[in-house]
Amino acid sequence: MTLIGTAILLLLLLQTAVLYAWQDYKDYHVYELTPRDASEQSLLRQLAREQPQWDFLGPRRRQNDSTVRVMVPHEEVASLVSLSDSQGLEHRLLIDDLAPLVQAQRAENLRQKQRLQLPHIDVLAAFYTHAEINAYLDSLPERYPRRAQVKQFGWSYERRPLKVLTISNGDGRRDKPVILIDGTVHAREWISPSMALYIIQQLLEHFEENQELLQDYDWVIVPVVNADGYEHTHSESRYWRKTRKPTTDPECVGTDINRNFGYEWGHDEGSSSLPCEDIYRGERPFDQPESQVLRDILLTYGQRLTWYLSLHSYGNYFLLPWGYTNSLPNNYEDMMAVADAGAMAIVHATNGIYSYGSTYYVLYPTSGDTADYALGVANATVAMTMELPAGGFLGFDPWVSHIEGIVSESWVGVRAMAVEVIRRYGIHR
Ligand code: 0X9
Ligand code: ZN
Repeated sequence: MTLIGTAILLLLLLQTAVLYAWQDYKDYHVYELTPRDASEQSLLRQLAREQPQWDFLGPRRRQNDSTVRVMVPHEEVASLVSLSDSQGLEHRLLIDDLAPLVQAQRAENLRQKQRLQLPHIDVLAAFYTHAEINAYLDSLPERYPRRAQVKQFGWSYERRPLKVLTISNGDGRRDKPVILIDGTVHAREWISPSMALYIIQQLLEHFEENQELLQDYDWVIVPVVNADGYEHTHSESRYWRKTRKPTTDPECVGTDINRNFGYEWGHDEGSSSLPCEDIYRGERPFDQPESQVLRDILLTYGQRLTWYLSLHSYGNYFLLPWGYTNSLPNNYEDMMAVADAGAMAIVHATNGIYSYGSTYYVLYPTSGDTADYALGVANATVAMTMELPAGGFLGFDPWVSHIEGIVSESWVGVRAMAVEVIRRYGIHR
């Protein structure tokens, strides 16, 4: 880059920093913790509960010996080290200052954006803001009048319009079963909206190759559910997870949409009543406007809702209900067969390994999540959360250059699962 180019970029960064109070993550440390037995596992769970300042990243496996990444501000480092030492918990320093890494990724994305002609989006070339994604969605019905339809279902807390795209094959049939996909329930999981956009591109722009997927099914896609949180990760705080609505605690903002849904809501095993925690469930089910909007979308299709897929990151999992209990749903075997089709397709294509099974067993208990609601209340035949692969420093932050590898591999899995859903459930359910 030329000297002038660099100067302009620096100025731009400075300007955004001043405008939005950009959190620079200066001196944030990232550790890897490895619990070796059940008691160290439960110590970790206790720490996650009791140390809201420590940010445990990504879903944690139940198995021992699987590492956990935790991000802490500088002033917490001493207590993390001494606590781990005193308990004999293995810890390893991965990053001693997150700031230059976050800045480098931000610069990479801004650089990429300068080359693009919005509202056209090149999914593989950059990460996009909620406004850019909405502008792109709005441009689709003009380009694909018979096959793309956009509807606004409501607003976020900060009054951002929440949009839904319906893709059909244009044959005019209105009663087809539906595959419903959402993204960005969690703000920092940036590969999730990219994946949603990639699916849209496959179905609209590569229609010929994917016609069979639209013959008897409509696809309904919500790329960004948590619009405020997502915007916050672009403008202020890259690793924000929750919504942006204030809570009962003046110190802490935001609720976890994936703990706010009204099916078996409120269990302490799997969600938190404490507003400062990352899995805060809210004061009541659906007290977040974004949860209400997603609920309304889920309930729109009634018996037509065949497959609900929620895109998250990270960890390579297909997670099935239930999250709230260790018992299994009646159609667990059927859902497992769908997950199996996805996992097999991916391993053949890229050697990528996915684990799958009930959330409660494979991962950890969750209460009030969207997949449990989709199965328990909204009549979905198959409900699933897909944890896309990790990238970058913390798992949530792949480099732009890694988008293509992740989304094209994941599409192989999503496509194979769609084929299996269509084969199993056909038009009549
Ligand atoms: O904890 C969560 O909300 C999800 N993991 S994440 O790291 N993306 O936050 C997992 C939720 C899985 N729940 C169901 N599939 N029921
Ligand atoms: Zn998530």
